[in-house]
Formats: sequence, structure tokens, C-alpha cells
Amino acid sequence: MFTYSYSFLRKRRGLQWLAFAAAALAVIAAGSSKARSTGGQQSILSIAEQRGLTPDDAVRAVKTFVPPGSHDEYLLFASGGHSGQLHVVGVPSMRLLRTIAVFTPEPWQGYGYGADWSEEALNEPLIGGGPDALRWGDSHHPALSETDGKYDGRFVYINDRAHGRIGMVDLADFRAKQVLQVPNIQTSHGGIFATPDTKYVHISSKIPALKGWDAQKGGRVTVNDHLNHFPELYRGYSTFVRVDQKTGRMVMKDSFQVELPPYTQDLADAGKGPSYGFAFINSYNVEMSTGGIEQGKPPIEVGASQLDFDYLHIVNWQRAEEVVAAGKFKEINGIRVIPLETAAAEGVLFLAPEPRSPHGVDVAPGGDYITVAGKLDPHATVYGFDLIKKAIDAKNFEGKDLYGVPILKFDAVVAGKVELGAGPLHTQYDNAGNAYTSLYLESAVVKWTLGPPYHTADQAFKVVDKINVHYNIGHLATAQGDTMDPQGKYLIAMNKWSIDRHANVGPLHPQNFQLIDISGPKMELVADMPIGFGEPHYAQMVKADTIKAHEIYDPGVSPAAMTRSPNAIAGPQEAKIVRRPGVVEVWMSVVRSHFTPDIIQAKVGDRIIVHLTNIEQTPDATHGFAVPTKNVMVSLDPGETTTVEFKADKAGSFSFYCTEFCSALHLEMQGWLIVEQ
Ligand code: K7E
Ligand code: CUA
Repeated sequence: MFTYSYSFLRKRRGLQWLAFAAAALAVIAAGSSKARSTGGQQSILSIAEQRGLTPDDAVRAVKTFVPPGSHDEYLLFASGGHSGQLHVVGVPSMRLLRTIAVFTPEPWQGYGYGADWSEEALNEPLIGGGPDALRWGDSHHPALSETDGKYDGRFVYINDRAHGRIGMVDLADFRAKQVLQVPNIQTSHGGIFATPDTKYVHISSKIPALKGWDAQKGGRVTVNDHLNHFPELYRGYSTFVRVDQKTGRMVMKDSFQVELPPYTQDLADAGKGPSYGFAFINSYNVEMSTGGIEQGKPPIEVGASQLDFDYLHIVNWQRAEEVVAAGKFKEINGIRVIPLETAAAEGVLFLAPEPRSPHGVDVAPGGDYITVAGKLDPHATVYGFDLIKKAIDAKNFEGKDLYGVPILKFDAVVAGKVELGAGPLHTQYDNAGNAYTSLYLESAVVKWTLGPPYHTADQAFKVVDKINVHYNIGHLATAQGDTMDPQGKYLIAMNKWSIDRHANVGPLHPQNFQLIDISGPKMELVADMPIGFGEPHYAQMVKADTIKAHEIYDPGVSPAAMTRSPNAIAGPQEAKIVRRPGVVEVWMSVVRSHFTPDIIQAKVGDRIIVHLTNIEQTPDATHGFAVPTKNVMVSLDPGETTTVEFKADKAGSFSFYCTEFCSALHLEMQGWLIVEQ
């Protein structure tokens, strides 16, 4: 019986292949005469058959295949979760192209191992108190910079979920250039999003922190008792960080915060088009539950789910700019803060009820709809921005919260509700008025229709397709799906679990990206990509040709500033060593296959400063400078200048060397640090 059905299957498969081959031949005949010759139909069929592939597999392979030497159409910028990094993946090939260190030292790039720009980024002490230098971060939400609501390929920002920090990566060289600490928040989640012009990048707090970071703020209330006074003592903050348009750097003195009630603010998104000037932030735990079973209180997950509604926070940041300009702010820990009462009274902050414990909030491409999806509720709730605007103007409030913030009437602002399935989280959009929502509990992606002007009212807010993913999807990313220029085409499901999808490499399974073709009416799963390097939360997908990165640096450029460093030298003839009491300062040239000078002499206790210039102007002619036992490892790309500093802490001879196999004489590219007693 088994044999029979097996051979039957084989026969069927043979027939399928015959049909596939005929179709493929027709396609090739119809195509250009320049079509690549790849050894003929027969061999493709036999290879596929030998490998046990089905015609569907072959279609998937062709859809995702990027020939050797060819480039991907899209780049996916995916967070690395608690690895603190950012990853760049080619789509549709799903090949990892680059890992960029942001919050975590990364020796390959020399990040955090000596070079000046990373030292500056990573070694700044925490302004709210903490270790001298943080050694990790939890990167969650990358945001590509935008111009006119479209990705402009200049910068990427990413938040550290574990701390109130934002990293900035310059896409001119794919390097982190700044890690900014945001005052008054302890952990962050709402954003990063960039406003459609990247005037600001936004981040809001996750778990509310003690107001003003001040443990003494409680007055008579002792630290042990703080949680019992949670509603008075804790606050959230929505932060608009001003971006220098030329350098992409974030400028604290031009930034401001809006104080928020101590609900737990979650994800956030920027208004655009008609909703430009507004920001939307979800919240949960408006019950302000703190947990504490021993104190007779319900556990947080119970306490935070008592009410049917939480609050969507609507921040009018253009109004906030006026309020700040009018001086109605307090400076707290180095940032201008609009107090909660002022925000409520001045039309900066509004609340709208949202079904209990939401997670994602995502603004549609036209800036007209705001989709909220909520873990415990199988529906997406779609707010109309025109309705929100109308309700604000008409003061159509159902009341105020404990802090005097007006609450808009739920029925007045909701444009539609769609039943999606179990555990909806995040939503992305395509170029045909469709939304795609991840279903965490159901391990699926559901496609549904937006309302007018994308679809007529009778076609609006309907589920049109659903596809299973593997497994437990968190975020998802469509091509440019959170800009005003969505592309359709591709969707990446970012799955938390992979279970049996990849070879077993131990109990810590890789997470799983799945590429889904969304160009047709039915979604089609075409590829899996194991993610063996952290938990990517969110990603953004951009047309690859939007980004124009440098191949080499102009001679002597310091990546930190992208200008020629005053310490750069033109070649070995300018190399020198200058000694001052307690300091040995070296100007060193680096080129295939020599460091000049190649012997540095110092005394125990000396501070050693080395200005390195890679004088190469050939793409890929990268050198490294590694000093054993000193925690110094710098990568020097062609043209780059950087400075390392370290202490000659003990006597001996130390052989520094180049870490990149740069030439036939790479192994000879070395030198000595001699430290005398
Ligand atoms: Cu859903 Cu940080 Cu965006 Cu993870 S969060 S999934
Ligand atoms: Cu330079 Cu190896």
C-alpha cells in the first residue's frame, strides 16, 4: 500500500514537473534572447528531482535567487535585540550583508576596543547613575530617516529598550556615530520613529520611572514605599529629539519632552500627511498595577488587565513646540519638559480609549488611519485621524483621567474594527490599501483592507487572506511599509520561535525570518532565514538604491566627524613620535604592508596615544591595528584616520599586528611596543 502510494506520488510529481517544465520553457521562449544559459531544462529537472524538490520549491528558489555577483533589490535593517546590534539583510536573497555594532562592543569593527568614535559612543557614564560604561543594550526599533515621508537613505536610529538611549548609524559608512542618553526615562519603547521630515526622532518611556529620576522626590515617602505611591511619584515621557539635518546627530538642547501619566506607554508612530505634527503612543496598565503578591496585591499581569480599556495617547507635537517656545516648560536633567498639567491644559496631550492591553500602533501610508492591535483582543481597532481631529476641535470628550487629560469619546474616533484572529500585534501596509497584521498566538499573518480612499466603504475593513508562519511572529516588515511610499512585493515575518525549521544547533534555536511574496492576491511563503544572533524585534525594508554609501574615505577622514582629522598624515614621511612627560604620542601611517613607525618605545605608566591613518585609496584595503593584552583592536578602512589611547601598564615587548589579511605580506605587517621599567 505504502509502495503504491509512494510511486503514485512520484508519478504525480513527475506530471507536475512536466507541466512546470512546459510553463518554464514558455516563459523562457517569451523572454529575451539574452536569457542566461544554465545547462538546459533537462538538467534543472533532474537536479530538482534528485534533491526531492517540488515545482513549488523551484518557483520559490527562482523568486528568491540572486545570482552570484548580483545585488538584492531591497535592504532590511533589522534590530539585533539584546545583542545591541543592527543587522542588514538583502531581500529577496535573505543573505546577511552586514552587522553594525551600536550598543555593544564589537571587535571586528574595533567598536569599543580603542577607536575614538566608539569610545565616545560607548564609554559615556550614565547620566542617571550606573556603571562607568554600559556594555550592552537591547535594540528594538530601527527607524530610517525620511524626507517628505519617504526613506532618504541617510541615517538609521535605534532605541535601547533596556535604557533610555538612542543610537544613530550614519549610512554614508554604516557606522554608529552617536549614542544619546535621554534623561528622565529608564527604559524605552515608543519609537524610534522619525517624523516624515526627520526634524525629530521620537522615543517614549516603557515602564514609568521615578519623576525627575529623583529618589528623594517622594519627600516623606521612603524608597521602600515608593511603589505604594506610584500614581503620584512615577511618570512616563514622550521625547522629541531634534536632529541636525546635516550630520544626523541628535541635539539635546533643541529637544523636549512631554510628561505623561504613569501608564505603561508601549509602541508609538508618527503622524504624516494630514496627521503630520501628531504622534500616537499606545499604553497598557492604566490600572497602574505594580505587582507585589506579598503585599497582598494582584500580580502585574492580572492587575494590568482589570479594565476593558487602556489609552491611546495622542500628542500634538507642533502644539508642544509652541508651548515650549512660550517658555511653559521646566528644565529637568538637561531637557525641557512640558509638565503633565500643562500638556493637558494646552492641547498637547489627549487620550482615546483602546481595547485592553494593546501592543502595536501603526499609521497608514496616507496618514489617515491609525491601527491599534491588542494581544488579548482578536480585533484591530482602526482610528480615523479626521475623526480624532473633529473630536478634539468639538471637545467631544467622555471625561478626563486622574491627571486632567481629556479622553476622546471612543465611538467618535473609531473608523472601523476588524476581527483578525488570536493575538494581533503589529501592522504594516502595502501600495494597494491593504494592511498586514501579525498574529502572535495564531502564528499567522492576516491581510485586510483599509477604508476609503483605499477601498470603498463596502469593501473596507475585511479580512482577505491569511497565511501561517513558523512560529510566534512578533513584528513584520513590508517593503517601505511604514512610509508614504509603500511598495508591496515583500513581507518579512519576524518569528520568535523556529522549533524544527532549521538543523538543531542546541537548545537555543535561532529565531526565524520568513520571506513572504505579497505581490499576488494570495500571500506565498518563499524562504526561511535563521537569525542566530539575537532577537530582532522590528525591521525596516528600503529600496537598496536609496542608500549611497562611500566605498572609501577621502584621505585622512575621521569617521566620527566625516571630515579630515587634524591628526591625519599623508604618508610614512610624516610619521613621527613625540614624547612628553608621561605621554608618548605617535602619528602612524598604515599601508600594505607596513606600519610606520614600527617600533614604539615607552616607559611603564606612560599614556600612549596613537593616531593611525590608513593611506590606502583602494576599496576593501582595510587594515587592523591590534595590541595584545591592551584591549586595543581598531579596524581602519581605506582612507580612515582614528586615534587610540591606552596605558603602558607593564614592562615588556608587545607585538602589535594587522588583523586583516590585506596582502601577500600581511603576516609581516607588524611592529613592536617596547615598554621599559
Ligand atoms: Cu513587539 Cu519591542 Cu516592538 Cu518586540 S516589541 S515583538
Ligand atoms: Cu594590513 Cu594585514
